[in-house]
Amino acid sequence: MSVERTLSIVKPDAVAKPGATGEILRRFEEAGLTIVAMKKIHLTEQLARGFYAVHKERPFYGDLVKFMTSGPVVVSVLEGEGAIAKNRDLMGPTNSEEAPAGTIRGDFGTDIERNAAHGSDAPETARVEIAYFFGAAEILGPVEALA
Ligand code: FUP
Repeated sequence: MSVERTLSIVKPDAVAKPGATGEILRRFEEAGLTIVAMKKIHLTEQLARGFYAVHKERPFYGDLVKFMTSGPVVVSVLEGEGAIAKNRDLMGPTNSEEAPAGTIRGDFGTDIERNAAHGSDAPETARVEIAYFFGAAEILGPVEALA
């Protein structure tokens, strides 16, 4: 395993639940992941459409965009050994109805759409998704990198 970075989104359903954002971030840190960038934003329709562009032909796309723009989200970059798989393990399966208790999607989501969290699925998508939300200077790194 190597040190990776992955993009995490705490989705509007979870952000709306008092205490859930903090608990989800706590789980990331407990698993050894470091938050190297973070912001709370309300996605515009354009941002949400672009983020999920790969799904634009799918029947659920319109509803997904509506959900993702229904309230603020917390977007972060997580860094650590095997961060991509670690984050996906913590989240559990895509469908919250199938996600076991103890996983983020099992504990804070409702169904396949309202599933509490997003995590990149591979190194290349992680790179693209991180760059979609954060400029290089917004991500914690060696001070020399900013000089
Ligand atoms: P994941 O990688 O686990 O986020 O899942 P996918 O890439 O398969 O799906 C992306 C998002 O589309 C999921 F977070 C939820 C949403 N989705 C639906 O809303 N309905 C579906 O039938 C399938 C996926």
